[in-house]
Amino acid sequence: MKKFYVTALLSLSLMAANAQEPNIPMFGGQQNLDVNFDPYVAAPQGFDQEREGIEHGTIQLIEYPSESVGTVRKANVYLPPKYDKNKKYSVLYLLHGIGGDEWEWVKDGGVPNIIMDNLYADKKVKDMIVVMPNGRAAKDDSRAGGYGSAPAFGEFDKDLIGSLIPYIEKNFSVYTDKDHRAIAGLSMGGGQSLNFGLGNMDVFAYVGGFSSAPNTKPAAQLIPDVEKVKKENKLLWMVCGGADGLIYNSAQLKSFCDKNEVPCTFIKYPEGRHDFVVWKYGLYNFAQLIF
Ligand code: FER
Repeated sequence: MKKFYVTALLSLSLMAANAQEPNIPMFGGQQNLDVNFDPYVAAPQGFDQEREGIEHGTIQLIEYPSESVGTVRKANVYLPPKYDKNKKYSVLYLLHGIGGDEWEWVKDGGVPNIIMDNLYADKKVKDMIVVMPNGRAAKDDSRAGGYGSAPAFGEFDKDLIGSLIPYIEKNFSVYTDKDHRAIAGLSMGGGQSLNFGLGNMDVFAYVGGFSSAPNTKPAAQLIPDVEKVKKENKLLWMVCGGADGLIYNSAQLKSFCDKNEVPCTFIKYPEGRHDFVVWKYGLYNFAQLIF
């Protein structure tokens, strides 16, 4: 029988709200994860460094009316180099953590534009735009909400599917079917991606969770129908730091998938903590596997 040990202490130590993502430690020896990890292959040097002599994409802040929240909400959109309205693009929805907002990936060390520019230059990704919303679906969606805003993260699927996706599809030159839509995120955003992605397989064919938080549903709830996920999901991909106390959230899903022969990748980033070292690696790899 597989055993997972995660202390209540860990959650308690995280209750202090913080504008940055909390740095979540592993308490030595308290986790015994009996999980088959997929091989870790380091990202190449410079994957997250601005490179000279290549073309660059742009990031623009958009505002959209949210029916479920009842406010005008913000998101950042990365458009690749030479974005061309005569072409059609796939869409990656890229979500932030409990301490973040629509700026976290861009301003707090995720460098998604640099990672994507480099991948484009090397022809390692399909044509896609990257939408970075505010996943705290509340009238006050500021970072000040801290852990108290966890319920608002759980409500974001209504805004995402009901308002943001239709807005993106009306205002950008993108495909509108599930095979051209992916969802991934870090920590709370990783849990949202697993919950919303697997819960709406008619909307998202590709799902990624980076260091997913305790908002991740238990595997049996995420995958109530094993045959359906095998048929409809095209990618279920996870990464978590080996020194991240939240690794259990991903491990329980990976373990369920292995038992039920559901294709699922789970990489343990060696010594990785709860930070952008792991999340940049996540974006770099996930982006190459979608569409
Ligand atoms: C928790 C620990 C971590 C939790 C959320 C997090 C809602 C989220 C961390 C992050 O997004 O970085 O117990 O409960």
